[in-house]
Amino acid sequence: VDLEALVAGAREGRPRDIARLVSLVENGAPEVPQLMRALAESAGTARVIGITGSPGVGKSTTTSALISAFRVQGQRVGVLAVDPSSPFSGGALLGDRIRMQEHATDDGVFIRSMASRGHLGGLSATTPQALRVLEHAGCQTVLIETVGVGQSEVEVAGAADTTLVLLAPGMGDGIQAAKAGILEVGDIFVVNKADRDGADSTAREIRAMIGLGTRSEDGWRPPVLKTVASTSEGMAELVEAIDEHGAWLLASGQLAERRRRRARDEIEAIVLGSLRASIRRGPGAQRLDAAADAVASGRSDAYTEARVLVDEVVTGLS
Ligand SMILES: Nc1nc2c(ncn2[C@@H]2O[C@H](COP(=O)(O)OP(=O)(O)O)[C@@H](O)[C@H]2O)c(=O)[nH]1
Ligand SMILES: [Mg+2]
Repeated sequence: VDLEALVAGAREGRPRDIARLVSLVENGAPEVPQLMRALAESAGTARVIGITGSPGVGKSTTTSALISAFRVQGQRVGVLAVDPSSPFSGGALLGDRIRMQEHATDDGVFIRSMASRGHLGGLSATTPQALRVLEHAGCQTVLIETVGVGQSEVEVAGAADTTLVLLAPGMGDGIQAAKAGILEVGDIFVVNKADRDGADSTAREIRAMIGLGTRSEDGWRPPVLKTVASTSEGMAELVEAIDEHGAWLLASGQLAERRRRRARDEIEAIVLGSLRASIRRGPGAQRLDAAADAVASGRSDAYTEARVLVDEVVTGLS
């Protein structure tokens, strides 16, 4: 891999080179540490918007409409569509591509579907790095779409500056949202498919739940908007709300705080990933086997063996 050429090409916004770099990141290639060193300066140059919600609620359609809005402003836009529900790229992503088709030939837009493979540490490990590639490529806004399946929306909220939680009328989405802890992570709530019955009551339900929550402590009261993503109705208001939240993040110091937390999560994921790799490969794996024998036969206990292993691995790493 000619990393230098790829980095230079991506800097020029060449889609092929950007795609190659994202692939390196996604596959956890050995070049990734060197790549991240080269891109370190680009950190924090894009506004990152997370979009989460149940399958079919209209995330991809909303993403497409937002791309259009930001393109009108002359921004370069990156999109990461992350599917944590399948270990490998699958059917759901095909729908995403179709929904965003109108931007396929726009070289100011880079769209990438990513499968978050569990063994690489999921969303938290690779998304910040893919994001850095897009920032390096000059994207001023990056949209991260992810299916709301429990842990993933909490993770995407960690990766984003502003998190949009999409709901649709009916389907008991509101109750579901409360259960999944989605109320805690939403900066802006969007009741999409407002052309259908029940949008007002869903919006009311969400407003009531936000009112009961503790979120207002940090000074931001999440707005609840209604949209029809398929006709772009309500998109101007959504963009406005995103801008307002962006201004609040800056003024309150929350932007710096969120980005610090994001960096902390990224480092933690890398540390845990390398610890895991160290005890699963090579001499580390043999040590783990020996420790397992000792514990299974009652000669030692798991805490003692774990402590010894961590000490050995950490010494080996330094
Ligand atoms: N009636 C209606 N349909 C919509 C709206 N937004 C999206 N859809 C449709 O809902 C389906 C799922 O949308 P999609 O964006 O793929 O949802 P995702 O799975 O959350 O990404 C598609 O057939 C869209 O055309 C809307 O506001 N109103
Ligand atoms: Mg989608």
